[in-house]
Amino acid sequence: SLTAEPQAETVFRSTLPDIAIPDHLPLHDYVFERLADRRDRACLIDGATGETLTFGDVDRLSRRVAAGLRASLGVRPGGTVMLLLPNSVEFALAFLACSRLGAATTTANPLHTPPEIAKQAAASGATVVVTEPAFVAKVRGLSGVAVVATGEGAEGCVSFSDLAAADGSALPEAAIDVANDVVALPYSSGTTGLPKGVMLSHRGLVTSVAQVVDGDNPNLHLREDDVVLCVLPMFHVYALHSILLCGMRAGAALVIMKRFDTVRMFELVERHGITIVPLVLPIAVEIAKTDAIDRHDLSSVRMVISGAAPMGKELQDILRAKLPRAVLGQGYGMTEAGPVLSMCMAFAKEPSPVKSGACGTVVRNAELKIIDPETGLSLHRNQPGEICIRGEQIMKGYLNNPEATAKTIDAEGWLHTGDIGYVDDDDEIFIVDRLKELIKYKGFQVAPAELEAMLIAHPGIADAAVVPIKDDSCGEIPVAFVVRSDGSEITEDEIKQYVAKQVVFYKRLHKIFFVETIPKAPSGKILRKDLRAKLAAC
Ligand code: 4UU
Repeated sequence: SLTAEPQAETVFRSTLPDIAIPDHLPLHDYVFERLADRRDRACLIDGATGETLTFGDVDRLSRRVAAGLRASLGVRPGGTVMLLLPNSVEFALAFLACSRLGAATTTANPLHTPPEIAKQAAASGATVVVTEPAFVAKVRGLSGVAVVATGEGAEGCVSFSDLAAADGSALPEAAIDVANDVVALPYSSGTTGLPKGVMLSHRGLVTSVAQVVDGDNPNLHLREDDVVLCVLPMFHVYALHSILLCGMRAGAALVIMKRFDTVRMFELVERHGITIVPLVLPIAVEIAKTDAIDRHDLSSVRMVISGAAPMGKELQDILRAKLPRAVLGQGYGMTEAGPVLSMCMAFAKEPSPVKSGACGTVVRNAELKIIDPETGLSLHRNQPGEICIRGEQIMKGYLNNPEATAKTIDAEGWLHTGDIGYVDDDDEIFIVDRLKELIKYKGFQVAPAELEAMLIAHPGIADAAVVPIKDDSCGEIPVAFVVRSDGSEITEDEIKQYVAKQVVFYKRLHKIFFVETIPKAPSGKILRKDLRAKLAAC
């Protein structure tokens, strides 16, 4: 017959049973659901000052900030507020305040350059930016945007403490459509192109948090007596989700660190009895190579979570030896995936053993498949292919960009990650390569298309391609292949400077290779694999 039976797909699921996940609660009500039992427990601890806010304080202050944003700055349901803040209590309060208002928060690295900030502010439709006095100058020029500054001494800005003095009891309950209203709008370039606004709904984020910390046997077992280190930036989805939201939902306390410093971090672990340490590769590398670790008592640490970039078996083994009391494992996330796809099963309440180098098992209430990127057919265990995920937690789509959304989420609801990996016999996921063009420097996203557009805009440059090279402590670093335009004598240093002036530190180019042509497919697509192979060979 010509109508062959459609082949059954191989779909992987968690080894844990599905759980009931609230589908009616806005994000703030979900994280504060057990507020009555924990009002007086520590919630946010400022690492620098030791100042502590209880869950009751955070509830009350986030209501006040919401009332202030509404009354003084007109933030309404459907509005967007940009947070341009380093890790701080104010970040958490402003995020929760926006959730209460039915407004979305778009987050950015405060070290971004003014043009990078302006682009995101305009694209996201933000009407308010919350920042620190040190960064106010970067946002002064934004038209139609009110600036809120934390701390003191920022002229011409609304002061955050004034917002927090508003009458929270006067705050009207916002009518939130949990399935459709966006609560977080992080920017990500996804599998291709420029950074885009990723629409995460209340229900999406509630689902993603529940998938890891809820149920009788949570995959990521955070307890009320846990103290979680928050040194990863809250503006990135890893910390926003897995530290701030998961920590609050579980009733744990967070120790907020503004800037990473190895010894400072060890001191905070000792002072506060930190039990959970989420980190990224460069922090793991620092811990692995410092002797200072021997002068500190880190025995309180029971769990070390790594994510956002691959961590090799060797490094994982060194860390294990340095922190013998801690369980070490990985989470695998992607902004568009809501963000968590898989989590180490050794972090579960009833843990199961895991292998070094694995990045977890697919979360509950979700489906994962591995497809052949050429044919789209699903693959069996141990066969590497593109990782796809489906479930209530994935993004609604990219803001104002249905074409990019349709390229990422297919008609059956599968989100295509652009990561190449396989599922082994024990349901553990191993990532082995990346199909997408994304470069990850210290876990931060670098979109080649953004740098290529910048390079080609230079009159001395005719064509360009940006690709990663592997690096032991940064993961990957961006380098460029450049074709000079006729008569141009532009140098490597001039190109590096030209880019560095326009971008945040992690997007800087570390090396320029001058070439005659950029290899391209007939479609015009850059053959990045060829360029990566060329680099690997030299
Ligand atoms: C190899 O990096 C993130 C989110 C990370 C995250 C979130 C919650 C980790 C643990 C957690 O609990 O998001 P993005 O959008 O910045 O980058 C996504 C990409 C992935 O597609 C993959 O290529 O970052 C890479 N990546 C990893 N690679 C993320 N985690 C891992 C990992 N191993 N563990």
